[in-house]
Amino acid sequence: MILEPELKKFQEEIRSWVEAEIAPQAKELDEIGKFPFDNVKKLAQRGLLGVVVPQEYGGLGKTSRHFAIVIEELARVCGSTCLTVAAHNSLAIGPILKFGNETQKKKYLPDLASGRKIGAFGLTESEAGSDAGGTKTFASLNGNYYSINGSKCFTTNGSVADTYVITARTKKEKDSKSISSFIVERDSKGFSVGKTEKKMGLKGSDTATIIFEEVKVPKENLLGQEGEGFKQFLATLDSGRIGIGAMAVGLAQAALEESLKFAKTREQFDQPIANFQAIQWKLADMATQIEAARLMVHRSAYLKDQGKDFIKQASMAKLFASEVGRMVTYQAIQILGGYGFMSEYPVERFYRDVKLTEIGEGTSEIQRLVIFRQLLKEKNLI
Ligand code: COS
Repeated sequence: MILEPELKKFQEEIRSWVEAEIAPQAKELDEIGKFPFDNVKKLAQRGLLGVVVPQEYGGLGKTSRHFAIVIEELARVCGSTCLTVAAHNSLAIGPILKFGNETQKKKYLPDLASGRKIGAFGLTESEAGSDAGGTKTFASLNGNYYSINGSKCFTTNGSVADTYVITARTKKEKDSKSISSFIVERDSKGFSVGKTEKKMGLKGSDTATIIFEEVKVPKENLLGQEGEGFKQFLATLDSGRIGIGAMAVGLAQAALEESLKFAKTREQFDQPIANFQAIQWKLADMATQIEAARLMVHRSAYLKDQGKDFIKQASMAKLFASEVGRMVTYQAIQILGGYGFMSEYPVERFYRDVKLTEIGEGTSEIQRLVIFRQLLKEKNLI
């Protein structure tokens, strides 16, 4: 893909930085399932914990396309670190930036953008996954405070975050106007961390249950108005999906590069396996699919930056890129053969890591639903 000169320069700088600073820890993070605190510190110093946050709130003030580049380059070297950054930027900072008032932005964004605080997004519950509107966590208003009771599961950065954006029902009825969003601080009384998950991949990324027992949240921590939470989280996920698409592209790119390197040096039947058409076609298909997925990610990011509707394109990009990610990492293992199955080579890690991109921030089935609903609304289908 041909990037404009400024974006190309940015991409090259990020690539050489992540290769030097983040890549060396990736294998160990996966093996021991350790949260990358050291990487987070370095990312904070590099400004990558507030990529699209305006400079007045301490961020880099970059576009969504810059963000897509950061996420792709991080995924290319370390999926776990990448997901940590994607959730912090898109899911925690995203809703505060888009729906927060000036006081909330001034209070929370500088700490998050500088990495002094880590952010998380609490949406999913044990009975509210794809049907995220089925949330049971409840917030009742008592004077100047909301009392929040309930829990959220599978929360990325859940056990390590300081600042949480969460959804809770503020009315008993199950409709889209009964959910609201709140900013909750970790040190609030009644807040606790429950189970920390062991996962198939992205093992260095933190995934935990967070629990609210009569957590008192000041009224001023409500994001927007009561009842706006459903639309806020859908819009937050729209943006987040650009990041998950970019993550899938980065993991696929890493798998392609490993496969190419291996195919050029691995000899069978007295020649490099890259001489065989069966391998050449796999590599050609992998590269073609990655190119298409990357273009879709950048198109959705571009539309977002232009202030245009990007719901359909973000879902398409996430759907396509995550499926490409799965297929490309699968083929990478096949090209490496027995070596691909061994953890000495990184492609099995890419395969395990990329699977999340077909599930998190909306499964592929939900993306198809969102795309179809958008098609119904459109007069002009291109
Ligand atoms: N942005 C803002 N508003 C949106 C929106 C969007 N992308 N999509 C829909 N809305 C609005 C609708 O216009 C509707 O508004 P009105 O009530 O004013 O008419 C409202 O939101 C409800 O929409 P809808 O009826 O389509 O909601 P449903 O419950 O039928 O379906 C789906 C919503 C299934 C698409 C949604 O729940 C979803 O995306 N689920 C997946 C959640 C997810 O990704 N979970 C993983 C979390 S990982 S952090």
